[in-house]
Amino acid sequence: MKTLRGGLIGCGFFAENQLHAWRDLEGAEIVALCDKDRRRLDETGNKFGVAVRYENAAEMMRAEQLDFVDIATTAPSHRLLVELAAAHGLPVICQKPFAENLTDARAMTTACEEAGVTLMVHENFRWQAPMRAIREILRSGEIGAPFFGRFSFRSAYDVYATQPYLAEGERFIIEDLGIHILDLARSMMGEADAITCRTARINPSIRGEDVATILLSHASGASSIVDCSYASRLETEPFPETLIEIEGPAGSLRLKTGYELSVTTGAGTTRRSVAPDLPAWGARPWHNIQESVIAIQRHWLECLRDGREPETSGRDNLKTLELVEAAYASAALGETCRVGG
Ligand code: NAD
Ligand code: 89Y
Repeated sequence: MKTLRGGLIGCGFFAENQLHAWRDLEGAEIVALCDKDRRRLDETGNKFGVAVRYENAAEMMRAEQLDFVDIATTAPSHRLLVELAAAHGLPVICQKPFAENLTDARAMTTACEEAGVTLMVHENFRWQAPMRAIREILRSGEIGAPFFGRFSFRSAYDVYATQPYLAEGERFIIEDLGIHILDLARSMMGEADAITCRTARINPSIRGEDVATILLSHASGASSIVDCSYASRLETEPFPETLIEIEGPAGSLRLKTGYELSVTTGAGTTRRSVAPDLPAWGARPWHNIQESVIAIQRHWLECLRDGREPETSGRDNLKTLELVEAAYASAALGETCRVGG
């Protein structure tokens, strides 16, 4: 089988995980790197043994024989880079947040569709080991169709140390982290048709909101709560675990701190660990996220091979972005906002 040749754009904090994961996976190799910051480009190139380096993405796409590009830059550059990939006929993975607004996201999705190139948003939280286990239980019908869900991410972990831009934007936790948790709620409860959100900034040294409490109404009639905080000092620091409660007519499930999953039905309660593996290159507590990067990149390769649309395609991610936008609108207006209509 042919090894696919990838070009990675953006050699920053998170790209290291993607580069490690590509090295773990058979069937793809990152043959070229791009970053407009020469120092980061060279440091990453030296660390991962990639000699072909560009400071300009258009030049890389023109000069190299690539099978796909992997965009690991922050959101402001995503539209330009995705449209560039589409113009070069290159299948493209784009990090979250896919775009800064829905207009850009729709234009990017259309550009890829018109160019006939596969587009996947790197929405990796769905691919975390505990989330894969929960989705399997829901698919099996063991607890029935959910009528209630809670998706909770509360922490005081210092994310600003490695991602300083998170302290600088007008928007923070919904756009950066809530986006993943809203995507999990969609993937487990089905699409939402209304959203109510309240936000707060507790940490005075950041610009955006670091707490968000969201109520979702789902088209199925179910309700769920998505609550996120980076201002919660807890007895045990759970970063980066998402805690989940889902209840259906035939039973319930609970994902608790420490990756313990319990399922209760009429037959009683079963408990098991759904802890992620620690990749050889990984480091706690990030291993949950790091392992999911391998899983989503594997999914990408399978989709390219089979000519399938990735689960978190641009089209799919528009629905997650709609929830993000509607959450901000609801918080600003103090009202419930309709979505998906
Ligand atoms: P970063 O600022 O550390 O790195 C981004 C890099 O992209 C920088 O080196 C910058 O010079 C480069 N860059 C920006 N525009 C460019 C362009 N037009 N051409 C070439 N290079 C360009 O950012 P980061 O912390 O690595 O985050 C990158 C993205 O990953 C963000 O969107 C962030 O939200 C996301 N992220 C995702 C997860 C996850 O679990 N999916 C976790 C953390 C971060
Ligand atoms: O950027 C965020 C993400 O996607 O996962 C966790 C994070 O690194 C900080 O909130």
